[in-house]
Amino acid sequence: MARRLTCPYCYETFGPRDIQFRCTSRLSRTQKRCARSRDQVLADRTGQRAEVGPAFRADGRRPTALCPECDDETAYRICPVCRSTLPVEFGMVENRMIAMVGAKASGKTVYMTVLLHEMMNRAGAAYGASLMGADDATMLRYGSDYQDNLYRDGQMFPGTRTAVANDHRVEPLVFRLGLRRPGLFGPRLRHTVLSFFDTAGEDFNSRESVELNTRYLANADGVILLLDPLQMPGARQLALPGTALPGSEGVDAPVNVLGRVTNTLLAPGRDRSAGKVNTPVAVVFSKLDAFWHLLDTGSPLRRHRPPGERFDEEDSLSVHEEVRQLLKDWDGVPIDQILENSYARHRYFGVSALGRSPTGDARVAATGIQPYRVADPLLWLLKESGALPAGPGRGRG
Ligand SMILES: Nc1nc2c(ncn2[C@@H]2O[C@H](COP(=O)(O)OP(=O)(O)O)[C@@H](O)[C@H]2O)c(=O)[nH]1
Ligand SMILES: [Mg+2]
Ligand SMILES: [Zn+2]
Ligand SMILES: [Zn+2]
Repeated sequence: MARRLTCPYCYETFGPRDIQFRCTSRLSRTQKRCARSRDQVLADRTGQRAEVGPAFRADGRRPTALCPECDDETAYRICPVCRSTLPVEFGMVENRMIAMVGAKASGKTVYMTVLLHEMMNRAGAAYGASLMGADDATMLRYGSDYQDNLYRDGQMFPGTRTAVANDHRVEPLVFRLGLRRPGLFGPRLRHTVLSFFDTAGEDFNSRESVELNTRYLANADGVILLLDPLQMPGARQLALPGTALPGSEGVDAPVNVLGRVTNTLLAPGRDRSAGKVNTPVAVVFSKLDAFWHLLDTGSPLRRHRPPGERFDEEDSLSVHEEVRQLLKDWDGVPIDQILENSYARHRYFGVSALGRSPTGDARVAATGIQPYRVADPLLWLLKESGALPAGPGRGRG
């Protein structure tokens, strides 16, 4: 079967040959210049309204093409469906889509912001990894809409707009991750394109947006399912006094969110093995800071990940077991049953993006942002898909 590529912006699939090009609209060697104008397909699909050079078809397997109008060479390769400019080396390097789902106020936007910040800084350095925005729009949007809001202004986020309210768009953030891999002549940097999107939890309720989410989820290489223990009745009452509690009106219980995601992924024609969902799913419990006071000092959820460049399978499995035990105290056993019955590969994680509850007026606490284990789920997903070497103590999975 011909190799299929998935656009990191719209998650539609196409063959390498179908990649199109966009003219640079610079003065060409034949003294012509293609006019810039709004690309209506790009505007409708992505919301980008800037004036750009004309799109044209050529052999998408090549890195460059000559514009039929002005004869200038262009290296801007674009998605044939949404016409977004594809990342450098797209189709030549690995491409991994990470979908993030979770109910309203489960902490998706805060988590994504902190995770990416950590990967660009500390956690990235610990794994010999470097992360940067794959395109100008991502860099601008990550900087101004996410990072500045949380790290510079110390503010929480307004609710994520639903895809329906956003003209059926989800606008993923696309990054290039460089990872040092051992090679014949010493370590080599290998690039992987990572695409993250943050859905509004309600998107799984409305019929209209199910189709959109199905495409994103079904074409994802890994899913981060963020579940908020503060939205589980059995856990909410155990939270550290003073924790900012999410409203409970119109919020879906984590088990229902998991049920919807599972139905989507189990739909006919999806990637399954023996009737189970094959996509690796990192089941991440957020806001762990609200529960630390209940854990033994020896709990794996109170220590930090062991140092070293590899993903530590043994440490990860002990966290997995600890979360499974916690689920019993939180009345979360049905969650575990759904995962066991329907997923070939799933693992539990416990994280705290902020390290403690925000203040009553929705600001970062005075002690600052102290992330806990935020990179673990991403590193596991990368390991599952072979982008990251597995560490010592390989258990199952
Ligand atoms: N205690 C605690 N609360 C958090 C943490 N992350 C997020 N929150 C709270 O959860 C709220 C919703 O987070 P947000 O990321 O906007 O949720 P989203 O709707 O899933 O995108 C925030 O305003 C915070 O009050 C965390 O690490 N610890
Ligand atoms: Mg949000
Ligand atoms: Zn041209
Ligand atoms: Zn696209």
